[in-house]
Amino acid sequence: MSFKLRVERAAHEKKSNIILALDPSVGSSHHLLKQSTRILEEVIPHICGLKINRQLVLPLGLFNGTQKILRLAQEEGLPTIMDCKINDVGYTNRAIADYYFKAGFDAVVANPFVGWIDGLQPVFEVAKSTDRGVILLVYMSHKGAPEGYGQTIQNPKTHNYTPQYVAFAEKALTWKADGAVVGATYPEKIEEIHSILKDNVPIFSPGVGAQGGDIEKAMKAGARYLIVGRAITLSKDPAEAAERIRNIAQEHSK
Ligand code: BMP
Repeated sequence: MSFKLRVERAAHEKKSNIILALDPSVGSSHHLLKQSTRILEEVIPHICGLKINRQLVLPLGLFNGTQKILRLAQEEGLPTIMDCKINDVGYTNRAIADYYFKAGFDAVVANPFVGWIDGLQPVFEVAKSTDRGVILLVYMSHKGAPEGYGQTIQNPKTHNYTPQYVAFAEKALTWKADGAVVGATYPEKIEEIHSILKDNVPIFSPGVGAQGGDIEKAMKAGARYLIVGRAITLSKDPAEAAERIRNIAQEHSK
């Protein structure tokens, strides 16, 4: 089963479209592993997936600490995403994706800016051959995102002018990506990108809570999944925070 279907099934079964961004604060690797495990165990009933970033893999190590967390997620039927934002030449990209898939991740995040040939093609090949997913960055959530994703570009083939994020959304369709990241801080961009992707490529939206994005606006605009970190991980009661965010998101899910 493809990653896209696996995460859809988890969302249906858990009645949740919240992906936990497990980005705990700094500390020793022993402390980080304990803290991450505790938070994940507490919020498992309220989430449909887990996203891990490099700030956790670096101190824990890929094949020891990180795998312990992945196993816990897998035992609970939660698909896992490595937020490695792959962004290099194809040979290197394939090796990076291979390591993450071998460690047990179900999907990787990649940057469409590097293009297809000798860029992301090898990542899609290794992912598709092992039923793993590739999620593309289409419009990021931070304040500087318009500087890159919002630029107007000239298509090298058609010579037409188009916003960068529209070109990236079209690549997500052509390349059959399993998801597109669009910041919840830009609901108007979610709406526009959703009108291109429709239900073919689900939108994964980070940025609610700590970055100022609004759950209701992001969901109404067409986000399929919300990626949520600090609003849950830094809460005094992560389970309560996850449940609250999940309920609001469910209420406004399209
Ligand atoms: P938080 O909810 O604490 O802001 O965390 C959001 C998570 O999503 C972080 O792991 C961040 O690296 C990631 N992210 C993001 O915030 N914006 C993007 O555009 C893409 C991301 O991957």
